[in-house]
Parts: sequence; structure tokens; C-alpha cells
Amino acid sequence: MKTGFNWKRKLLSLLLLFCLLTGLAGSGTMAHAYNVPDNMKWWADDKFGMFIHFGSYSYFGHGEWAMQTEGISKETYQKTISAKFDPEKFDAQEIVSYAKKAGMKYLVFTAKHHEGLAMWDTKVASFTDTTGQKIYSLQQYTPFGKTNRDIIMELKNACQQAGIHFGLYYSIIDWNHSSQTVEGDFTKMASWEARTAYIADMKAQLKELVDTYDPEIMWFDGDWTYKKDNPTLKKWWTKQDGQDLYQYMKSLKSDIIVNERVCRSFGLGDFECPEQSIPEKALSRPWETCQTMNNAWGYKKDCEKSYYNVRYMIQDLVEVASKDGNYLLNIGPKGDGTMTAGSRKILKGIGNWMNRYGDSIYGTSGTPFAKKPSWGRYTRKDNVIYAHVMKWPKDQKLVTKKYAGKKVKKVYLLQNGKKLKYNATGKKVIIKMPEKKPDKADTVIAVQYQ
Ligand code: FHN
Repeated sequence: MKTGFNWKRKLLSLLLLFCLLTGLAGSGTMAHAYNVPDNMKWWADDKFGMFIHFGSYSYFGHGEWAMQTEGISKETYQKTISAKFDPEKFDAQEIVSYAKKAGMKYLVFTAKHHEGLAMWDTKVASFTDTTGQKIYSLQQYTPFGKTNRDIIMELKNACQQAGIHFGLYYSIIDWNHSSQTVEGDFTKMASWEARTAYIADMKAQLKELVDTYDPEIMWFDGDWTYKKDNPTLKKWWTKQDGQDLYQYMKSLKSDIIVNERVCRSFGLGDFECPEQSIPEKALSRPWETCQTMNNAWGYKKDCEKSYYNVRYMIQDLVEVASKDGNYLLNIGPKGDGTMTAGSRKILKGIGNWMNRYGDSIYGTSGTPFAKKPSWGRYTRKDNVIYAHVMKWPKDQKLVTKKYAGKKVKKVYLLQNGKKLKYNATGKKVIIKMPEKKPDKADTVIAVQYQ
């Protein structure tokens, strides 16, 4: 009967939708809260990356905004800071080894921050110092040039050997370029011609970066004083410029992943990037939050005593994963290229936790439940719900939400597979917990369904 056939088909598609939304679909990886394009599947599953802010500001040690916050002129900044920058102790192998041990699966390095110093041997002629005689780059402008080293290539190769995905950061504003001058938290363009020429030269630099280093991610920044349209010389970057930039990057490398900061707040790019904050709920498209360890992106001497503790960093990572987000955690190496003691300590601590519990982060999607439990967070993968227990129940009874209509197969401590007794009712799985919590920051219990 035609109508019967339609009716059954409709019911089946509704049932499938319900299963997908409530995570009942077969044993395949649970759907993310959003659609993940093919080129981002590795990114959405890997979840955890290292951000590296490194430039001549690292030598100055006042953070990457020092030129602007301390009102340093282009000439003074170039001659007294960039001209002294000589990171001979930069050790890509060591940095990548720390990233790997911390459980980080991708890395984003500042190829050019707002200061405008190119960290690679750029040949784009307009990127000079104020004399116009020297290319303003690590190789051509600083004493490091004598080494003939390419630290971006060193990082790229170390990442390749370690199986870590490689990405680059690029600032749209450029405090030292002749086209613009620092104007508040943005820059003012010298003229319309200068704007046109700069955007073309910026794209030439981006082509150099893609052709030379083949990054999987291009992380833009310095776009925030934008206008939707009708640019002025003070607000010279527009939504259209962002759309053009995105298309340009895709023309250079079709599967490159580009963040929304080609021009933020218009839903452009491949993922949202809140910064040092975690949205209340999972966003409706791929997202990543970036975070510092001590409220400093570029090395800042004064922040070396204010690192968060490892427990806070682990719980921050879990909070992000419980909302199906990615976590890009920053290090700011010192001017000589070495890692700070504080960053090494945090990376080691996170790595110890990820060694035991990485399964509850990698390849997971966010909690399937509407409400956050008082004792911690949930993540999920295939037929397993991970209960991230941060507050240990005093009565040794952990009350967790149950997947409606699914049968619990087993409950166990993720770090050693030790089975735990439980009582599964219609809406709850009540778990008998060990007396002492194995992990102060977060002990993960796996609830496996059939
Ligand atoms: O101005 C930059 C800042 O220096 C840093 O690079 C952060 C990291 O995402 N982004 C901008 C501030 O939002």
C-alpha cells in the first residue's frame, strides 16, 4: 500500500534522526554536535594542540603587544629589539617532543605576529625595516641570520617526524609595514593605494608560507577592527576582504583549514575561535578555544610566576571537550629560543593525565546530556560515555545519567580497566566508586553500552 510504505519510511527516518541525536546510532563514532567536513575530520578528532607565540617580542620579554602598549616607534623597536633577537637555542625537536608527550596532536606557530617580523626568509620586497634597505625578517634583519637556519622548517620537520599536524599563524595587521601605523588596537592605512598594495603583498607572503611549509592550518589574527563594508583608512579590513582571503587560501591549498579570523563574527572560515574563554554550550560549527598557561601569549618576564596549575589546565581541556571543542594551549619561548620552566612543568603534568585518559578526549564528541553533572563533565565516543569525575562522591556512589533505551554492558576505571559495580535504572547508572579518587584533577569512569 503506497500510503503504508510512505508512513513506514517517515517513521524510519524519524527514528534514525532520534538515534543520531541521542547517540543511539550503531557502534560508529557518535556524530559531533556539528557537521565536520572531510578535511577537518583529523582536527575534530585530535582536539588538542600547541600554540607557539615566538618573535622578537620574546627577546624584549614584555609580551607580544609591547610595541603598542609601550608606544615604541617602528625605528626604535627594530633597532633596539628586533636587531638583538638571536634565538640560537631554539630547539624544535625539544618543543615538539614536549608537545607529543603532552598529548598534543597539532601545532600552530606564529609565522608573523602584529610586530611584522617575518619568521621565515620572505622575499616580498615591501616587508622592509624603516630604512627600506633590509627585509624585516629573522634571517635578513636579526643576528640569527648568520646561522642560515629556518626555524619554521625545523618545526615542520620535527612535527612530521613526531606525527603532529603543522599549522601557521599570520597577523593581518602589521605594525612595522610601511603601509600602516599603529592606531589604537589596530592600524591606520597610509592611503588607499597602500592598502591595495599591502593586501597583495600579504597574499604573496601567504603563498610563500604555503609553498614552502605546506601548513595544514592557517590561523589568522589581527582582523578585529573590521567593517562589514565601506572601509575607511582606520577600519580598512572588511568582511569582503575576509571572504577573499579565505578563498585565496583555498586556492593555494584546497584542504587547508582556516579559522574564522579572516574576518571574525561573520561565520567565515572553517571554525570559530573564542579566545581564553569557553562557550556556555557547544557551538553549531567546529570550534577551538586558545588559552595561555600564564595569561601571556608572547614571553613576558612578569608572568613567569603566574602559571595556572596542572589541575586547572586539565579541567579546562575537559570542559572544552565536553562541549565538542578543540583546545589550543600556548607556550611563549624566551628570546634565546628556550622553553620556560613553567611551560615544561604544565606540559609534563597534562601528558601524565593524557597518558591515562586520552581515550576520553581523542575522537570524542561532547556530552549527550543537556545538564552538566555537579561532580564533573561527560564526553562520549562510540558506545561509551566517559564520566570525568572532579568532585569525588563522599558516599562512594556516583549518580550518572543513563542513555535512554540502551543497556549498560560494563563500567570501569579508564586508567586500568578495573570493573566497578553499578546499578542501572531507567534514567540513572549508580556506580560504586573506590574509596579514594585515583586522580585529583579528573578520574575518568567509562560506562560502556551494548
Ligand atoms: O592580539 C593577539 C594576541 O597577541 C594573541 O596572538 C591572541 C591569541 O589568539 N590573539 C590576539 C588577541 O585576541
